[in-house]
Amino acid sequence: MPKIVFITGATAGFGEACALEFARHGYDIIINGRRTDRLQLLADELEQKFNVAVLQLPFDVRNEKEVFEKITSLPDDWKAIDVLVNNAGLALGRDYFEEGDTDDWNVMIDTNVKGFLYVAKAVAQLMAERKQGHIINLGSVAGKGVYEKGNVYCASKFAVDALSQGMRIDLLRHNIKVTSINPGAADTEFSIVRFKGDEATARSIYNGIEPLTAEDVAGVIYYCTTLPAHVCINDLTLSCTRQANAIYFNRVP
Ligand code: NDP
Ligand code: 8X3
Repeated sequence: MPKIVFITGATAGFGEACALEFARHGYDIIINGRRTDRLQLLADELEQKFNVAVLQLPFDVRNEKEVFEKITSLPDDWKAIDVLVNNAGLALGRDYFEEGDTDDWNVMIDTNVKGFLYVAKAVAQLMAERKQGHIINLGSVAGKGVYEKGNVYCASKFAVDALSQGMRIDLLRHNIKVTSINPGAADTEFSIVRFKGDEATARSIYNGIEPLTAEDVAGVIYYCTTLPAHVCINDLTLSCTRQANAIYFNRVP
C-alpha cells in the first residue's frame, strides 16, 4: 500500500514542491489550497508524471467548520494519513507596529495560527486512532527571532513553534512524530503575497543573496520522513548560506 501525505497550501511554493517530491517517492497525495484551478493542474501533473493517486481537498484553512467536515468525511482509504505537511500560511504587510493594518493581522492570525490548529487537530485525531503518523509544521526563522516590522507575522510563527512543542508532548502517547521546519528566506510567492503584488519590493527581499528554493525546502521535509520509526527530527532550521538568522544577511553589494 502506498503511503499517504496530506499537504495544505499545495497550490504554490513549498506545498507544491512537497507534492512533487513525495509523489516522486511513490506517495499518494491529498492536496489542499483555495485555488481550485491550480489544484487541478497539479493533480494532473502528479498523476501523469508519477502515476500516483491524488485527492483534491480544496478549503480555506480559516473555515473551522469546513476543515473538520472535509477531513472527517474523507473516504476511508484516504483517512490513513502517514504524513501531514501543515504548510498553508502567509505574511501580509511589513509595517511598524503602530502603523500595522489590523485586517492583515486578522488574516495572518486566522490562517497561520487558527487554521493551522484546525487542520492539525483534525488530522491528529485520525493518526491517534492508528497510533502512528508524522506531523510536519511549517514554522520559520521568523518564529525563532523577531525582526523590525515583523511583529505579527513573527508572533504567528512563534505560536507555531510553541504549538509544535505542545503537540509533540501531547501526541507522544499516540506515537505521532512532530517536526517543526523553520526556513529562512525562500523565493516562492510568499513575498508577492506579503507585498500585495508589488513585485519590485518582493524581489528586493532577495537582493544580493541566493535564497532557498521551494525544492530545497521540500527535499529537507521529505528527508525528515525517511528516518527510522524510532527517530524524530523535532526542530530543524535551515537558511541560505548568506542568511544567519531572521535578521542577519551577508548580501553581495
Ligand atoms: P506561497 O505563497 O508560495 O504558498 C502559500 C500556500 O498557502 C499557497 O498554496 C496558498 O494557496 C496557501 N494558503 C494561504 N492561505 C490559505 C488558506 N487560508 N487556506 C488554504 N491555503 C492557504 O508561500 P510559501 O510556500 O513560501 O509558504 C508556505 C509556508 O511556509 C507558510 O506557512 C509560510 O509562512 C512559511 N514560510 C515561508 C518562507 C519563505 O521565505 N517563503 C520562509 C519560512 C516559512 P491558495 O492561495 O491557493 O489558498
Ligand atoms: C518567512 C521568512 O524572514 O521573511 O517566514 O520572515 S521571513
